[in-house]
Amino acid sequence: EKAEVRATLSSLYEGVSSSRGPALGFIRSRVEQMSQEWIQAGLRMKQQSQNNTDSPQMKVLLYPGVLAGSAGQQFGSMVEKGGPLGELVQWADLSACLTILGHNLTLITSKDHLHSLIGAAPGRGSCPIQRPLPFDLIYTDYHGLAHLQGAMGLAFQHYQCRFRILDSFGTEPAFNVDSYARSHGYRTSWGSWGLQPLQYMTMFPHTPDNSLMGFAVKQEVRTENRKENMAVVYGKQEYMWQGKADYIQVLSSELEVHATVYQPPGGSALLPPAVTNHGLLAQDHFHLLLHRAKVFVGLGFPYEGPAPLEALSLGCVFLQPSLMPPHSPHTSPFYRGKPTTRKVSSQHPYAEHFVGKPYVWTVDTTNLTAVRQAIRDIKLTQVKPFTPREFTCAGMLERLQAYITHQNFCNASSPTWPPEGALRSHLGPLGQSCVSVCRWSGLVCEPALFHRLNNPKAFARLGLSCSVSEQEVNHLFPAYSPWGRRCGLQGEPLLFSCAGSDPQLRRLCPCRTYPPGQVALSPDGL
Ligand code: U2F
Repeated sequence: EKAEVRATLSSLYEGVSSSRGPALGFIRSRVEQMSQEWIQAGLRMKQQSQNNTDSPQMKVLLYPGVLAGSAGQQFGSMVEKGGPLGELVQWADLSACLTILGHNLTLITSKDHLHSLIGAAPGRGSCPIQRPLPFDLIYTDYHGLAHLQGAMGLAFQHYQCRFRILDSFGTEPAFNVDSYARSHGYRTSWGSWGLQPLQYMTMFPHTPDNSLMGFAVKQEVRTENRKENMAVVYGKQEYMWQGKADYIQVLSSELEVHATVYQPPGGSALLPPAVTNHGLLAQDHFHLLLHRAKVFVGLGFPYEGPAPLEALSLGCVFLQPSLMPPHSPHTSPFYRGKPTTRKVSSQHPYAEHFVGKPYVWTVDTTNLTAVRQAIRDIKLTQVKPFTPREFTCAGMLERLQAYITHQNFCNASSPTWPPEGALRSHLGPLGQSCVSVCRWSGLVCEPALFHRLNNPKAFARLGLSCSVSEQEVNHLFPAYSPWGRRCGLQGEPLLFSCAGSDPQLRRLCPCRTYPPGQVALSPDGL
């Protein structure tokens, strides 16, 4: 059966009832608030594609492990107290998106439910009976992966090609292959599952080794947008404000400062006196506040959340701290143990690098003169509401449709999407990753094309003559070392990696173009 674009989200509401706790309540209300936009975007997609992008209807299990088990209780109880919501934003938008695309969804949030749906049936003695997996795709997260392994037993390995992992901050290939991670110092508490790196789906395009899942930002329909002389500070919990008094002081000398910091019952958050605190707001009220504001102001934490993009879509400028030296798993307690080598150069690197001025101002906030100057410049700057296409409903539908149609990790052979025609081979300079090599040329690294570069002919086409060619298990290969003209070929396809660099190596990089504002896709439907 073909998946048909739906013009209603009612089938999703049956499974997402607010009575199942605050987390599902948040998901439900977010989907409801954006339902018209999802439906309209779906209808437009249907008209444009004239039904020829139809893919088979998939049976999909959504299992946010973060909401299940004991961690789930804790996470849920924080929803209304200023705890992280970014993950729930993604689950809400993913479920809306797949429903509109016409797939058949089951969303569950308990381990027991998981066992009853996909657990091995109790067999005779100690030998459980494996059942065929009743789902074509399972979206889960790192917590959920461990639950799945517990529930499925031996079938886990067999079916792991059907898994998709929501992984906000990303997993680089070097951390993903257990034996390699162990012997090369990339072992972390999260990595080492040995999935295809593209099965990890991130909140922002961190490294193209993973697929961008993203989320969708509601588009403002009100036309008039008269901005008040007002800033909203980004930070839902009091601790995020610690050590920021001077920064807030400068801000409040230039603008009226508002906040949405959670206030415990009977208590109040301790904030500088000039700040008007509204308490944690429901999402629609938070958006109304941003609609009035001129600027949304980052304090440095939370890192890489959805709120700055919402602010841009409501016509705000986003002012945020640069992080010098950049934060990384080596230097920041928050990133410690995350399976990435990324260097995070500001609170929101996507806003900094993919959006930038005049919408996004990244400033050294310990330099108060620079802060004051930035605020004055921002006051003189007019911006229109802005959302990169990849973070609109239409952009997310288009991207997920492409993934569902083309990403197949169950065939052992090399990937076939995007096709070879999309390949733009680049030879990087010493010490650069393919992420930066491709970005430098206005392109993006495409890991699914690495296998086209992993042969002696590809080296020759890039003008390299090798005195030695060797195959090795090394996440930086294929690469060229000018000392001794050594050409290194990759011996383990799971280790093809856009991320990673070495001062001694020039990397061979599979780059491709992308349509404006949609980095995950090749142009022309390739
Ligand atoms: C990120 O999680 P956060 O929840 O801290 O991300 P935010 O950017 O603050 O926004 C999440 C949502 O909270 C909403 C807002 C966003 O959609 O509209 N909201 C609200 O409903 N009421 C308010 O008063 C203020 C905001 C990130 F997404 C996670 O992956 C990380 O774990 C976390 C820590 O870095 O940061």
